[in-house]
Amino acid sequence: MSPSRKQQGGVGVAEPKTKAKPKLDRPRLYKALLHNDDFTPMEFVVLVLREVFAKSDADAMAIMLHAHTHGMAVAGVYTFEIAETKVTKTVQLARSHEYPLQLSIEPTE
Ligand code: TYC
Repeated sequence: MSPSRKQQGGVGVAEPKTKAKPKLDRPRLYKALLHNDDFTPMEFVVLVLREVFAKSDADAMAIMLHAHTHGMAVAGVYTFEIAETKVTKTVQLARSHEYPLQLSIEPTE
């Protein structure tokens, strides 16, 4: 067998300094958080939870009531871009009705 190229005549073949990392990491996940306020109607919050966050009637009501009672609730958990899109859509819809509804995005553990 012939010697490897590395061993030939002093001219080495550059080897990568870092190993190629198999792309197996799951994407980070983010919570879309719904914040309570005193002005946005409960019905509107339920509507956006159903239409934007694809929640059932029962889940939308429970999430809205949690935010109403505790100050905030998790509307859903998504990859960053999906969370951002849903938050942006919801805020645009709320502003188009002149509701002050606020949402935010927070990484999960
Ligand atoms: N607190 C609002 C009201 O009494 C309803 C509401 C619930 C607003 C949840 C925002 O994230 C919210 N009309």
